[in-house]
Amino acid sequence: MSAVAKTPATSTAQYDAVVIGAGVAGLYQVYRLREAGFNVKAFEAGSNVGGTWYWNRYPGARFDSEAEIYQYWFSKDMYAQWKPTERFPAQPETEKWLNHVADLNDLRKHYSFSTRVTAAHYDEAQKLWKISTDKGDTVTARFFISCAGMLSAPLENRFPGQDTFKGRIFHTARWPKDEIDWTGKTVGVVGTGATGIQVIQTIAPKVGKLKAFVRTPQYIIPMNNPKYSEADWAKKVDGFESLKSRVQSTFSGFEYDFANGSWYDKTPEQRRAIYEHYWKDGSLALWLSAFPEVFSDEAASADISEFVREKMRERLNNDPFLCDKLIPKPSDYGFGTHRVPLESNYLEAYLRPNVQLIDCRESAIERIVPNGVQMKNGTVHEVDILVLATGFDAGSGALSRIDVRGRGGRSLKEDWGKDIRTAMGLGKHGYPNLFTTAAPLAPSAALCNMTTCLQQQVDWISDCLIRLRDKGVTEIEPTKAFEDAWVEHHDSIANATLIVKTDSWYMGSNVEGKPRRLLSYCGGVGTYRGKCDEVAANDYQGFAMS
Ligand code: NA7
Repeated sequence: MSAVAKTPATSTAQYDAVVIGAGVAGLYQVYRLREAGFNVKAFEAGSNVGGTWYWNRYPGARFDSEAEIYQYWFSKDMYAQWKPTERFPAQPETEKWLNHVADLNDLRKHYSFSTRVTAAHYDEAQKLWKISTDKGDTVTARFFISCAGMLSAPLENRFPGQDTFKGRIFHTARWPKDEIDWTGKTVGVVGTGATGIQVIQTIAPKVGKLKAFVRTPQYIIPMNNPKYSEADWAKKVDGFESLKSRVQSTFSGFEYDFANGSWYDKTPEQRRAIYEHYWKDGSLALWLSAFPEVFSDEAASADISEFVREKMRERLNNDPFLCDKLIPKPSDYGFGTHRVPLESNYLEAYLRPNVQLIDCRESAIERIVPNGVQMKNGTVHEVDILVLATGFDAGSGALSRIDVRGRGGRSLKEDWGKDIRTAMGLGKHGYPNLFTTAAPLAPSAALCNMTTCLQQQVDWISDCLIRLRDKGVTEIEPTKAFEDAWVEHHDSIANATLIVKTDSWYMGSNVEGKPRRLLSYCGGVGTYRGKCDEVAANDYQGFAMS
């Protein structure tokens, strides 16, 4: 990994655009703006590039998108260079890759690292954003572009008493860089989302004792993660152009798409054969491509959910206690109505003698005490190390943690605190010259291969800025009518699904007081792209310009 360039901003600096973030979106955004000749400044809170892949260095972290599609598409040469070692590479490989992308494209020089944007205020008279950081920088920019991430505001302080804990305590997205010695340690893991599952399955064989605090059980799919040889990758490189165009049009930005027709047109045997096929494939295809009705139809949902439950029971040796605690019941929620994790021997971890399941539904966690975790019923579970895999304030969290102020000093945190609304997830009425990626109401991590969605959003924003420059426009803002229409469209699609009935970060229900709305657009990645392109083709219809 090469040294990080330090380019401190000056108090007088003025830029065409300021970008937050050096993750997948931020790096590409800086690349696009530089290519187009804009004067750009970028800030990153981490000490290096990587975004999600910088922060989430917890044991077992890896993506659930195939390496051949978790990619940038702007350079076939660069694509050919990665040579991933497996189908779903782990965090260190992805972090290394993003460092390579930054070096290859000379992107670091535009960044101030270890620098967090604390405030961004729009100056209506000058039509400029004034951006401040925790390092005391203040810069101005015509455009303020957030690439701060969808799942980047960790819910770290979940429990009272965390600061009294005598051992080491980490949120998974604030994982330390030093090696942790697990030998002989008693380790508590709170949370069994996609993250907690990866941690549990990875550390169970390494620790002395593992105490898994389980609240809501998860439907899972076993990951099939073959190694990739150089010859395998050469074949993927041959398919670069077709993959590139394929992912842009599918429902979820993955290579696969719904291809089995309607669930209703199939016999039970045919459905079963389709489920089995995808189960063996060991990817998210069972979820994102088996049948569209899985997302919207109670009968289809019940059917596929029971298929997964049956598979899970087998793997748990039909152990009554474990099946009761680890397999969602029909009354809980349906398969795929929130994120389905891919896993490797996660369920088998609970069959190990050193793993203890603690049921947080029977008695909730009350507080953290110096020697462990105290439950409501008074029991204290002693641990040496406590891992909080407790999730994120998704979608709106990253920007709400910055003091963003638009017209008349209106606060984004306050606006989103009342109601989470955006214009296609690309901007917000009342906040001129603000552009957002991975923001609420655009397709994002919930139901999209992130690299597909982020590049599409960055491309749309970049093309828009080029167009504005060509036209001599200095201010752009989505109209209220346009934003209202988008929110209505988004809600009408969301409300026709079963997703809105399930509590999870998808709906914001994991954060107390957060307004409830499906955070990701679920009308399909290809559909969304078409709608964005239409807006651009109609000279940014729905956006006021001056
Ligand atoms: P998630 O999916 O939000 O999971 C958080 C987990 O933490 C989940 O199991 C929660 O249980 C659990 N949790 C949170 N608070 C508590 C308390 N108080 N007691 C017990 N358990 C608790 O976050 P992840 O980091 O796993 O995944 C986020 C996304 O990152 C993922 O979907 C991928 O797209 C990548 P609950 O379900 O609320 O009962």
